[in-house]
Amino acid sequence: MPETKKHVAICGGGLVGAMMACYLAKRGYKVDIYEMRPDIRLMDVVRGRSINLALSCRGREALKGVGLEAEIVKNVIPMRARMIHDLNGKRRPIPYGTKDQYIMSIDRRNLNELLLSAAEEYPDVRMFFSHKLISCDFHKGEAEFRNEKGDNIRTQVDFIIGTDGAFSAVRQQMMKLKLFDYQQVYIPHGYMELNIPPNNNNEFAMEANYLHIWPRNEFMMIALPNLDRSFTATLFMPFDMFESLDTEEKVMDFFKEKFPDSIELIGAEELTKTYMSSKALPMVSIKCKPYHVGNKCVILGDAAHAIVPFYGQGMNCGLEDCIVLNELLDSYNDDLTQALPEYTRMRHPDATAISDLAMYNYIEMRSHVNSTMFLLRKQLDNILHKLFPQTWVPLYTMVSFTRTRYHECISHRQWQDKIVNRGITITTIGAGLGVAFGLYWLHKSGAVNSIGNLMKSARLIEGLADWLKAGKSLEAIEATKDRKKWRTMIANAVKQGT
Ligand code: FAD
Ligand code: EGU
Repeated sequence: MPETKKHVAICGGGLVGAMMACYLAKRGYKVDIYEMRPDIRLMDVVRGRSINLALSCRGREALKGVGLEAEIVKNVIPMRARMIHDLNGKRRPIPYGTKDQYIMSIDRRNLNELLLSAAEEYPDVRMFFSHKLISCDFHKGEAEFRNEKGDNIRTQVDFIIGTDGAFSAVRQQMMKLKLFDYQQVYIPHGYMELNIPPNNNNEFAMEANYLHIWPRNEFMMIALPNLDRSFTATLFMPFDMFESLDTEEKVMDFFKEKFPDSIELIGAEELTKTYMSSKALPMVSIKCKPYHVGNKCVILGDAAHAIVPFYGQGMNCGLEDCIVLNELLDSYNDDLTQALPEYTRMRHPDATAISDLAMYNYIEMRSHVNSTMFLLRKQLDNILHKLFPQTWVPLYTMVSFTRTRYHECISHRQWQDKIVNRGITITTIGAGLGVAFGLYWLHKSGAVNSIGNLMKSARLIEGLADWLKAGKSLEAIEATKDRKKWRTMIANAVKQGT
């Protein structure tokens, strides 16, 4: 740290702002946090976005860096698998991986409060609630806020940080600067949160340690567990569809048709009541560049890269931003003139990568998440991962359970797709030959003499597909004594593939 303490103004005391405050206070900076809302720690109800979030490796590592991991992990619910709900109410789990590969359901408000209190523990941190950023002058390092009384408050600092979310006022100021790139896209879907209360015995109404998913192509519902044994379900649906369900009856009919098992869980009355009294919220994807202005300002989190939530990475990525910036401040001895441009250079490709992955997943979920192909690919990935834990790491595993740079996750996946596609070609040819031989043999031996027999074989194949879908394949592979044979066979295929 140089002789004089650097003075920083953090605009936005959400998850990322409060986290960055901890990192900078730990470095010995003088930190002022300005937050538009009143202090959430003193509020009864906090309105706003999603109630709970999936916390995974990147967010967890960021918490570790400021010594908060242990504390946070006490107040989460591990989710070890997805639980897929089909139209008949049948549920099947697809594990995330090994025993220690799980994501965590965390309460947004609880996490935010804990981060704010942790920041406040440092001696040189001040907090200004009900202070909304109005404008800033990057040249002079000046920022202007309006408080609840309507007074304007000015400050001058060495460093301005914008962590004021997707509709960032700091970024809006940056947009006036030359060579600033900006792109925003609203997706046609909105989201609405619904509550699944504990059952009559005050227990979780569904299996607790899962991320519950109701994939229905164009519509989707997802539910994460809460500490109070309720779940928060989030319905994703196109806005025009939300609007077309304009009577209680239409809402009920829709749920009966698309999410029948959820009606009892939510409660028919509560369901229509919540639906009719709340508005679907929009989702926006925002890219911009650069993230910094000279040696005076940087934007982090959603302010820099709002992404659609279909990878559960928005917060995780924003918290990882804090690690990346902190490490660059280490490398450059707190010289912002060097650290900030390097931050943009490092982080932009990764933020773009996770933004694209999330958007791609949004498109994929709409088309075929519940189709056999999608599940088979998940199963195949899991099998190959079991066999080659080092080399074959599925995309979601790399994204959620490692800190592999997001842009590297994409290139790794492209490599895998190439091999899988070759594998499919080889298997198809092989299966084709097999079936041809089989039929020929059956014909020769007189076994296939009726349509009935053919139907039997067809049902056998169907059964096999069901069995694979049900997630039995992993156990089966583990039970095989021929794992070595499998390994060499696949290793050879991979060698040929590359
Ligand atoms: P925010 O949380 O938006 O915080 C910004 C703060 O700045 C707020 O406190 C706000 O009041 C304040 N502010 C705004 N303007 C001003 C101003 N002018 N002056 C002063 N203060 C201001 N991410 C995950 O990792 N996992 C998930 O499972 C997940 N699920 C999601 C589900 C949904 C439906 C949505 C919409 C998002 C989800 N996300 C998830 C993303 C996650 O919510 C965001 O990425 C995360 O909240 C970003 O944190 P932030 O601190 O950058 O911004
Ligand atoms: C969406 C909204 C399941 C919370 C992507 C998986 C999400 C979350 C998935 C939301 C999905 C989708 C992954 C995790 C997570 C899955 C993931 C998505 C948490 C590919 C509260 N997604 N989310 N993928 O694999 O990697 O379980 O709002 F439905 S956690 Cl869309 Cl790992």
